[in-house]
Amino acid sequence: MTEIPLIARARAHATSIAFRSGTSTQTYQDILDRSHGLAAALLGEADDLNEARVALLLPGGFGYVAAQWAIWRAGGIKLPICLSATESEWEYALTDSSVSIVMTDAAMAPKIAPLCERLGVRLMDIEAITAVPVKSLPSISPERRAMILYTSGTTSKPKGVVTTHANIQAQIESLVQAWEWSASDRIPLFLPMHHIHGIINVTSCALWSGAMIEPFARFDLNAILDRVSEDAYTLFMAVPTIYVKLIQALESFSESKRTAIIGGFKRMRLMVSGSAALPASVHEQWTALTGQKLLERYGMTEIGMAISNLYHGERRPGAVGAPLPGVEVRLKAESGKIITTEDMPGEIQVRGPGVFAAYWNRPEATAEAFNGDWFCTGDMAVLERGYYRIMGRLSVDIIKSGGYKLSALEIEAALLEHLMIAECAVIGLPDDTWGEAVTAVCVLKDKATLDLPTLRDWCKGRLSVYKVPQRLLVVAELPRNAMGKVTKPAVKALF
Ligand code: MLC
Ligand code: AMP
Repeated sequence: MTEIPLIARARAHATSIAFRSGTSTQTYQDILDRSHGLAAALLGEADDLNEARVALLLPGGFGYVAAQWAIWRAGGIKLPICLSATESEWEYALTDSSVSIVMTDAAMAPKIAPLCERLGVRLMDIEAITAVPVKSLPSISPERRAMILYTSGTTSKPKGVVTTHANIQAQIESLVQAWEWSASDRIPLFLPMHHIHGIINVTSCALWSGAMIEPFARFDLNAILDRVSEDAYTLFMAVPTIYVKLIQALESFSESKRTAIIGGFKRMRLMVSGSAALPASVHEQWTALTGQKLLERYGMTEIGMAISNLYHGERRPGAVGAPLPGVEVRLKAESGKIITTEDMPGEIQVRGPGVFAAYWNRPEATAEAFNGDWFCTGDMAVLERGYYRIMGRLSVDIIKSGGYKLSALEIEAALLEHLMIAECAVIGLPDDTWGEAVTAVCVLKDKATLDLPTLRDWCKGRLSVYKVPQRLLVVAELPRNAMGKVTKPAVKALF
């Protein structure tokens, strides 16, 4: 029988602790047992889910991983959805990928139950599943599709990024090798579990290595820092916004508290930043404060991690480093020529076994995203003294706020439903904490008035919190070019 390597490897660490939360712990054997039971419950009378889509609505931790492995061991495709999404965002993901089952817990079940009922989707509260008969599980080949992650792009609606078990394995192995993960590592998990940063870089790399994860239901700064001061962790992975928030918090603490926490950070073997640009100033502030040189890396849902500063070697502020093991990177100039020298900017293109298989049900979008077998990232970079430096994105319609990738077009479409808004253009403006702040520039209907708090309030329930505009500018008309098209650079110039 072919078993998924991530799961097969857990047998070698059966008695090691995989998850710790306070005094409660679960071993690798516990995950194997629980995922087997949940897989049997998913299958019922069937022998194989045959790539049926199963959504996961769970916080990171033991339950999430047991459910994830259950879906995989039963032959299904896992589709994690955002805990704080609105019902219409959930509905879009569930219908776009024709999900047949949603796995959740007792806390979330009541929130999604009405939608599941309306869509005719089976709802499974994993906490209600106790005894299940032992059942033999199907053989899973590496080429089988394993996961769909929804990602925003230059279209108004998010696209489902499909990865196979082989893609996921390649993404994990590359990082385990580059950053020297080992069974003695201990890492906190506070990132959302519907994106690769939390799923692959933290959780899957840890479990591949036999390491220990300490999950937090949310980014609970004080609880995490208490554990840092107790030397609980060897590794730390976060988005730049979190480092900004940590610096602000450390500066506000008493000397003794600050010293204890800084000691914990100092003694970690590695601290990583990614998912958005880490300003060189934050990098330098963090080193001055803790003595730790952050390792910045670059990745994307479609490709996993591609470029990283070195674990042993230079960690250059403002640069993302060199290609990771198994990943090929090239830059393509606007002229279409492949760049072969340093100091020439071009689009990052990536090739390798970690690159995703396809966008779910969107063959044209998949074809457009590739140049032969090279994936076109839409990010611009330049190679300088052997390291890549990210220069920005080709599309102004993509915003990164707090590490979340957002589509300006999706937010515009939502805002246009507001009775007072005649036209709008959404842009990202530089922001010290969030990287970019979602900013709405609106033309209002006759005599209407609108302020930011009213708009933010209206957005609740319509858009996830991180998509809600943080700034609003009301204008008499939007800047347009000679063809009558709104030009976003001119919109940005209004600020
Ligand atoms: C929260 N808020 C945000 C926000 N997150 N506003 C803008 N952008 C965001 N991302 C708002 C809330 O609505 C709230 O507003 C206020 O900020 C405080 O909310 P909070 O929930 O207390 O914030 P916090 O818990 O501190 O969350 C911040 C965060 C979170 C940085 C921890 O945004 C986060 O987990 N980001 C990580 C996203 C991620 O994992 N991306 C990886 C994608 S994969 P109010 O009005 O209520 O005060 C990828 C590939 C790769 O990119 O390379 O890794
Ligand atoms: P996502 O689609 O959510 O996976 O986000 C991927 C995008 O995040 C990339 O295309 C980049 O634009 C951005 N990104 C990730 N890491 C970095 C980084 N270190 N510096 C700058 N941008 C980054």
